[in-house]
Amino acid sequence: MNPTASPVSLTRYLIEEQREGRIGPNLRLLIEVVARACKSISIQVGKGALGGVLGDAGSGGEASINVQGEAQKKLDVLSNEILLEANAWGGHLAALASEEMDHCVAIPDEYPRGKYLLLFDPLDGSSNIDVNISVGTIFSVLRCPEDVETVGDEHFLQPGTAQVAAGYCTYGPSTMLVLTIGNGTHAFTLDREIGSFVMTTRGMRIPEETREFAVNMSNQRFWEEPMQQYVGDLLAGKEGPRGKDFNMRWVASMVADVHRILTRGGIFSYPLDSKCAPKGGKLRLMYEANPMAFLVEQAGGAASTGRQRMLDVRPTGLHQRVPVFLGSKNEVEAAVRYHAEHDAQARAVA
Ligand code: AHM
Ligand code: MG
Repeated sequence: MNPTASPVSLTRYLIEEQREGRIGPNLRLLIEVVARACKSISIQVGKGALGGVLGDAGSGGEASINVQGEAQKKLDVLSNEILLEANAWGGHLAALASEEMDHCVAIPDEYPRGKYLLLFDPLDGSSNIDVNISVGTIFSVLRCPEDVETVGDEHFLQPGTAQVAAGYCTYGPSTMLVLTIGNGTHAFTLDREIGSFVMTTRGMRIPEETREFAVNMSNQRFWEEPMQQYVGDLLAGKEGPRGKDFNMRWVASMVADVHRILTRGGIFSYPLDSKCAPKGGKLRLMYEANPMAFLVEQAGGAASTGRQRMLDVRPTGLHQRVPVFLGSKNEVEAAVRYHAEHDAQARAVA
């Protein structure tokens, strides 16, 4: 058997990247550990009602509420614990931060401390769990600044351009890990029989043009003016200024929506609206927008807040929220143009 023709497992891919000098052994270990944790989460998610893992977390009829003010699902809590436990003892991390926890957690003193910081949304789209729709884990890896004695939230506040790796795992009809270490975006499918992630797409590419958009249309009346105009023109189709008909998809699981876009193109957006404006947006910069932006850019797409490249945003808080536009390059640029033109007109009038 010719070994070079055999399937490329995640392990083999990472070893080859290490040989090429693109990652070191600690980052390789970190990614392997996150992938292993995702396999455990996949097993729990897959059990569904049989595993007794559906429904809200909490006891005595009281729902448990996370730092975001949202009711936690049992699987949110379980996935968070799986990721925390898996990453505590390997010696590759200095600290972890999760969408489900108020502050970062330093690696316990009993274990060696590594030089990376890991951020994750343990189970994104968890409102979909109970109805058996795809959910996913999103993660982002940063370097811990040097000479830090005690790691705190402030050390995580680095722009998306500083990410050394990012990815997500989608728990759908198949479990897939999509990863970037800054050298393209690659997809691995879990072979459940051998328990290993196998590369199924090397170098995902998002088509620059699209006819598909993803947005929660029920928020339309709460959007800002440029977003109203942009989507209004998409809906006008062939007869409108865009001159083509658009299709719409909205899973309400960011991982599933972004996976579709990485696979066949499209634009995903969770814009600013008057409901989420006081918080800065709906989606979290550090756990959702930045890792997805890194993956999308590495696949030839674009990601923006509507007014700034996502990866250039200077974070001010661990749980900061931002408006999000990402996907096919030309379409993201079109959405950004609507914002720029609107803002320029507003400045001219003022
Ligand atoms: P979560 O992290 O609490 O699951 O929230 C994020 C999710 C995204 O996956 C998805 O794109 C969005 O929230 C859906 O929002 P909506 O329910 O407004 O459609
Ligand atoms: Mg989330």
